[in-house]
Amino acid sequence: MTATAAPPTTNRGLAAWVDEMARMCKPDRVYWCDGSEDERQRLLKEAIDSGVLTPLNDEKRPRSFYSRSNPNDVARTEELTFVCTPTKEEAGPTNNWMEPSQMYAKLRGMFDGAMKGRTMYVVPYIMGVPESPFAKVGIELTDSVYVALNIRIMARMGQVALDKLGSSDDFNRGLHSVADCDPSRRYIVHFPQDNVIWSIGSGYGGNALLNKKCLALRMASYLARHEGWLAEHMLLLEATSPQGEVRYIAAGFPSACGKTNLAMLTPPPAFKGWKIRTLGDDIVWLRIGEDGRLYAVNPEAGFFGVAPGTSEATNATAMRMLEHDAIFTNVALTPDMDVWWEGMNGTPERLTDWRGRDWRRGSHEPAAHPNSRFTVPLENNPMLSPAVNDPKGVPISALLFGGRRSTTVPLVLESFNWTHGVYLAGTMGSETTAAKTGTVGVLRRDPMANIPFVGYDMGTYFQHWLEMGARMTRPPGIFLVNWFRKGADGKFLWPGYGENMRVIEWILERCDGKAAAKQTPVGWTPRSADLELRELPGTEAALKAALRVDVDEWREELGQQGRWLEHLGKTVPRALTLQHDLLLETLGFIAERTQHPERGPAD
Ligand code: GTP
Ligand code: SPV
Ligand code: MN
Repeated sequence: MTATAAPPTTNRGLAAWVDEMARMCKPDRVYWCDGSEDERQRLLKEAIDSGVLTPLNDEKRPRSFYSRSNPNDVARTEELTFVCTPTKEEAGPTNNWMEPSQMYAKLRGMFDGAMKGRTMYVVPYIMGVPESPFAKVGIELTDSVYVALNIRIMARMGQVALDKLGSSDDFNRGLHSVADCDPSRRYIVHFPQDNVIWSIGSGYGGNALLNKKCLALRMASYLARHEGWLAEHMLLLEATSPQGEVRYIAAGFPSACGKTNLAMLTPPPAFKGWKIRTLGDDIVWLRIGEDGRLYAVNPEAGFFGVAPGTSEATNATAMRMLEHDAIFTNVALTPDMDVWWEGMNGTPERLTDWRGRDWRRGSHEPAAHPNSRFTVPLENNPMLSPAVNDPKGVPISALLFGGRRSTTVPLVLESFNWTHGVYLAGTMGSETTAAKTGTVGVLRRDPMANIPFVGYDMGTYFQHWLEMGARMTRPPGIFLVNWFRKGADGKFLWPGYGENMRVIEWILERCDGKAAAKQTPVGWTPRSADLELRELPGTEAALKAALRVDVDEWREELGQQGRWLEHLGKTVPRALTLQHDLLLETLGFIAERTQHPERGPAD
């Protein structure tokens, strides 16, 4: 190993740990990131010289870069992600687990010499605004310059983090190596009791940017349970009404199910005077404030969003935000070195696809990978809320949960109370997407859109949610939404995107006790008359079908939910199993009435 400059820190614990990891991984060089502009230029040059990044057309897309990953490394690999708590019970039935000392031993063998011939970048970062007492410091050691450059966008990175840390030992120890990028030797492993994350064999976002899903969700959720707060897979938005009332909504949708789009919603013309501004699109930390309300912060500093489907029509704000200073991964390239993806606009004649192959219009394969992504700083968003840097966070009026459900779940469903809301969110199902490896379109239960990211036992997590509700004097309303219900023709019943504003307005009015609703056995829904429908595209019949609560579909759904709660086991709170039984019994009565109309109307 060549001589390495003395570490720019007097934190002896930190220096000793970096030294120990370097002795194991044996990089040629150790480089401490300071986060300066000068350093960014140097890292970019390194990335370009080594072929990791390609500059895009500087006139069309200033200061932006393109990256193409190994084709075997394009999404999170949940089957290779582990939570190694001291006991298996603590990790629970939804996490992969291995005894910690065995896992450390296995990974030490893999990390031994893994960085030979490479640079180990020491990447200090903060999740949260530096002034916040709740912000968390992490240090990621990585042999990927792509990772260092992306963390620089996604978190407050460099000297600012070392300054915040001072001489404290309270930092997350992250170790990452792309190694030989072999899917059979790929592990993303959390040791919550040690505040340690080791990840090997992947360079992909959620597997490799350890600040994001690993620290800000899995490790944070583990800590949050002990400290009385929540770490959630949610967007955060600010809605200002024409009267100037400002309200905040946090929404948990599974990966590639619409968080970025909702966070950047452009209201349709019928909603003149409304303004939606973004605070975050992926992660929120929720705490109870002194006034008994729920407060949210976005601990991230950037957006790592899905490219395909992003267009002027669906998300004009994102299109503005991607005009400059962006990194694109696995999208397609135009002949003049600009980016393109499915759904952007008219398809070009010729492209270079995400694998670097020549691509012609009419090809059956997508030119951009379905999980291709962009990375941009928060400041790129022209509709960024000024509240985004407030360390205290913003008070939440409503919590939304929603997945991709082609059947059963109505456009919007308001829970009866907190416990019922936790039940609906905890039993939520969603059809899988390209954001994780495996089959796409399979219905799976995804409690709070957080199944891949809760770093402990799921039943205990539900208990924690119930306790949080009990501690609030003004808990937010909990709503399920579903933009993805389909008609018999297989087409979406609801136009989605900007039109979702109609649902947001109803939700905010419900929170104020203003809008009317219909009670169904499983929650409150709007009747069509309760929604603002001026200039809504689509038919009245499609809207009715989108809003419908079908008793038979819900009996089937309740059956699946019951099996899900059983699968989660003994730690599921009794309040939720009772809630399940109550809903099932109620639906049973109604179904019986429907079958025997002579006994009176069911509706
Ligand atoms: P992660 O970054 O993976 O956590 O995902 P996300 O929840 O931020 O997903 P995103 O907003 O990027 O949405 C992904 C996909 O959903 C894109 O293909 C969008 O076009 C599509 N989508 C988003 N909103 C809507 C909607 O209202 N209706 C329909 N039909 N599709 C939508
Ligand atoms: C997700 O998969 O939910 C993402 C992308 O937001 S990643 O950061 O890779 O997890
Ligand atoms: Mn996500």
